[in-house]
Amino acid sequence: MKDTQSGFPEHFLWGGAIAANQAEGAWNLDGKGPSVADAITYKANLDLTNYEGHMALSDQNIDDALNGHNDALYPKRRGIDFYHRYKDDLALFAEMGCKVLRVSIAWARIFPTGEDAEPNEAGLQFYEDLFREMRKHQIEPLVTLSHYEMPLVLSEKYNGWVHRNVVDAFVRYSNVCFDRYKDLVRYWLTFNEIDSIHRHPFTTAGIRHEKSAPGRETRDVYQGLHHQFVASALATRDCHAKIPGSQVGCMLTKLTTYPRTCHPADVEATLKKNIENYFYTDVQIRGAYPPLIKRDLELRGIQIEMQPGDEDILRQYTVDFLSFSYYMSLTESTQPDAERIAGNTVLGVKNPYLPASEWGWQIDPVGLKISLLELYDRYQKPLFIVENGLGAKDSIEDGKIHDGYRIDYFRSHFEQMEQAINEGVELMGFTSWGTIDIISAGTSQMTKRYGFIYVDQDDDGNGSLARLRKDSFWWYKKVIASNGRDL
Ligand code: BGP
Repeated sequence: MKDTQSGFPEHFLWGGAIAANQAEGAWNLDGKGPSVADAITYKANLDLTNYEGHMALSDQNIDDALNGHNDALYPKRRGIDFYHRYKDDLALFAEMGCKVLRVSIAWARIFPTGEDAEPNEAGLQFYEDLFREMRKHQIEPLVTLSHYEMPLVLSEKYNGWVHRNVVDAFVRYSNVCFDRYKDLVRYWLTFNEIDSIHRHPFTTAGIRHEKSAPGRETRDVYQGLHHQFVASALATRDCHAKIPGSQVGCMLTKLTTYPRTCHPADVEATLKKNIENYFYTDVQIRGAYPPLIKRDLELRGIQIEMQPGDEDILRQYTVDFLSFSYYMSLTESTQPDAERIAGNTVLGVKNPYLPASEWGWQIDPVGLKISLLELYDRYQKPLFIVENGLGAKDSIEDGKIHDGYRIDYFRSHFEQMEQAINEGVELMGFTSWGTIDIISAGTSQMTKRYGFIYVDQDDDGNGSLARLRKDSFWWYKKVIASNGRDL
């Protein structure tokens, strides 16, 4: 049933998204063990677009996290203190009219080492309180089980997801969550941006190349990815069995890529980028490794160890919907003269037709519509945009934050969403990335602000943590109240 005035369905789930490791803080309180995120430092004054630089990692980081040293170097350990302030923050989200809130559960708050004899009751209670508070405000929880915050001890013991034992640990953790929250949560996501294991093996899967045998680095990442595919399918099986009416989604970084020219070489290179991006959703939605990916792995000499029954598990327990993040489109070129975007190999070459954010992310609202059409045409599964937004250096002027640029970003993307819906795409909802300013995943900066709500904290942790409504807060409140009619 469509809302007669606009393309958005009557019960469209408007909301926002955060992640435990970027918002909660309280990194070692109430029994929580160290997560891999607690070992990610911040390198002050790095070039804003030097994405990899901020993720720099060393044995010192690991030791600091395992032994609680040097808190000030690790911004994700403090987050924005959501752990203690969530009631006030939820009241602000409810004031905006949010109908859904995407959050993640920090695995190490439930199982501090990942393999503890019993779960940590204080951790379980925190999330029960959080979900009950959300429901008090009629906010639907959308819960990610793994969002870059696996127990650091599993990384140290097994080199993360490379080892099959981590599958068992994750399935056990997921079942404890399903049992405890079955009356509170019905929308679940298994792995955040499961494809990002190739870009950030440590934060995504606790894998460190120095712990792999020489020459086995890439193979270990694919082995870890396979284990995550199996774990995701088993968790989907158990969620459906334990929570009637529950819906489980996969989650993809949608990296829609254009050829820089119509030169066939550019078109072929781009096609291969897009085929690679579909690999992850093909496995989790179609239930099998795509033939071209299997052949590519063979040609590269990458042998994944599968246990008997793995392929049946993948085929039997596919997800109910496809969720994805979209921030930008990418452009691919085989020509040596194409200008590449500095400091971030993921971003590819510059698209001469698009503006970019201060972090070099190319802003492309039409790319969101293209992504929606592509994904729906390929899978005919309900879609959910669970991350989209503009990271920007907001500033306070006379006590206000005039972020018209963020309003423009969202307005142009919502217009494209509405067109896609009107052209037949089934879109369940939209959760903006960063309902509230939180610590950046890639750079660990506070400077890279996404929220409708400003948080008084700088990159070094100075500030009152006071929350301030930005201009975009009032604008989004109006959009939600009108179900997308009043943009
Ligand atoms: C995605 C992550 C989110 C979020 C987003 C923005 O990859 O799923 O956690 O952080 O990126 O990235 P960043 O915070 O680096 O700007």
